[in-house]
Amino acid sequence: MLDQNLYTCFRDRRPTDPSALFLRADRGSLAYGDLDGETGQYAAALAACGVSPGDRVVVQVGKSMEFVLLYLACLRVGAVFVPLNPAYTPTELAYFLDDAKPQVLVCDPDADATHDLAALAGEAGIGHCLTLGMDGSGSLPEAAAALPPSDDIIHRERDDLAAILYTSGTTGRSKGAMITHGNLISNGLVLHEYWGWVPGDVLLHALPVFHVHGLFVALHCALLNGSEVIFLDAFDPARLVAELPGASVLMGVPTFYVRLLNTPGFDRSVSDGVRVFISGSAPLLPETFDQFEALTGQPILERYGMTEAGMITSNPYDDGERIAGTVGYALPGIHARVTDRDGATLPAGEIGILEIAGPNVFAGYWNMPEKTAEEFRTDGHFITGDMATMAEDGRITIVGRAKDLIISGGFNVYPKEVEEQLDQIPGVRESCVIGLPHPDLGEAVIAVIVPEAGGEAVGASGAGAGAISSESVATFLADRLARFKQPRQVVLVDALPRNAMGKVKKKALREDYAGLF
Ligand code: MCA
Ligand code: AMP
Repeated sequence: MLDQNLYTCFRDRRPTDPSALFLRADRGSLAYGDLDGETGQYAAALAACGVSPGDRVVVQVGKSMEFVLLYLACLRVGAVFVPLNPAYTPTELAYFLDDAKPQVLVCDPDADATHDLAALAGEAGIGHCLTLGMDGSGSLPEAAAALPPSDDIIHRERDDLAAILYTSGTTGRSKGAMITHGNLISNGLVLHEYWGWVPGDVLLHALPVFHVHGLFVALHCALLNGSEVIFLDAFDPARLVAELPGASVLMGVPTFYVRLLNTPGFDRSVSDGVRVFISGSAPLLPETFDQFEALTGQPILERYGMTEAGMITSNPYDDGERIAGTVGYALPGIHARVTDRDGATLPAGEIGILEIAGPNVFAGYWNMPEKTAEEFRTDGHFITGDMATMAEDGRITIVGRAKDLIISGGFNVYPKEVEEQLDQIPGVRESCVIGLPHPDLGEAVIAVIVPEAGGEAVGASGAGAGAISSESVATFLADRLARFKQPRQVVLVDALPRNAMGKVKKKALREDYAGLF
């Protein structure tokens, strides 16, 4: 069988000039010609930790060029890359370590110093804990630098795992989506073609690299094109204004575009050289699309995807209209249908659940065969949990979510996970977490709490022993949940609205507080 290692696929499409730049970061740069040697050293460091094909490598570190080298090295040795949001607390990390059972944990040196993550890894039975800082320091780069580079690129079949990406679950337990080399190669090549990548394209990269959007969609397109990437540590709109004139492609979540529109100096002189602005991970509001087009003359290209399937649909690049509020058409090779709850396909225009099939669809949830089975139809279609309509011509509009999910600034928050924590706060009788429209983040997380009878319901001041307040909730959650999952506001009520079945009427709550921001 032909080698299906994603690294080989990137390698085959590299620029012929070895000095051509791959990453240009503030701290330095990395040329395509140096990739084999540098990733070979990281591969040697992984081998020295006993990493074999199929072993997991959990990585919870900030964005850096070395992070990318580590990712590519994992592909080379056939390890399964498991990136985690650095915002996750040690309590959250412990769950992922226990579930993924990695051979190696790579963490941030400061986080290790503060929380003794090496000890945490030890308790989870992980023999190797290495560090990697955003400044390129740490025991992993030191180990790599001291080793001769490995020349190996292990042979992989299409179905071999390349990564596990955790997505929070409706049950409150995160599920690890198993993503194969075949998934990544097929989706990368389709996007590269569909979005019209051309020689000389330069990608401006300001996304985090622990999710599909920044790691797979953005970086893979650039690698498949042999493109230069302006690799920023994080999203800073003023910095984007400064860098955009040297770029031809930008990918971002809707919050990027909302903030760019409010940034002084962002105008046509900055945007004119950009070939395409791409948005996804959360719904782009039609007013953002309109304002952006009015200012720059360019319609943002909105696409839709999810961790389990990479990119699924896209508005057209050049052959058709980009319509605000729609996510375009199923990408080539991907089949999409809108169904009722029993899986029967609905006529064009009717609202139902979006189901998809194709080479992009993941191999299932790690260690959760029952959960996996629940989310697939017998004919292999994956049930996305997104509500959609499909027009006669196949154009898809996402109209809502069947799954109880909040997307805040492009990060997913499952209310159940937050509610489970809130319910443990002394003085909380019950809680309900909802997402409300937020001008910057798209949706913001809100906690609606019923205090115990007699418990003091206080406002923002937090006065009163044992009283539930925004502050006491924040203090309780600080070590338990990543910051982006924590409620932006706490609302205290006497009782939650319920339907005849006793289920909390979240829709009613969302309507009651719709104007909070
Ligand atoms: C940061 N904070 C947030 C968020 N980000 N709170 C809620 N939602 C967020 N998204 C917290 C910080 O911890 C901080 O807390 C406070 O908010 C202020 O942050 P701020 O400076 O405003 O945030 P930022 O650092 O500017 O980040 C906002 C951001 C960032 C740039 C929108 O969240 C971001 O890069 N999002 C991209 C997410 C992404 O890549 N998603 C793709 C998932 P404090 O002040 O208390 O310290 S992949 C996916 O969804 C699928 C596959 C797809 O289709 O792509
Ligand atoms: P994640 O679980 O982080 O992969 O997030 C995937 C979810 O993000 C999808 O199931 C959708 O609910 C949402 N999503 C991604 N892109 C879009 C988009 N363009 N419009 C609306 N929702 C989107």
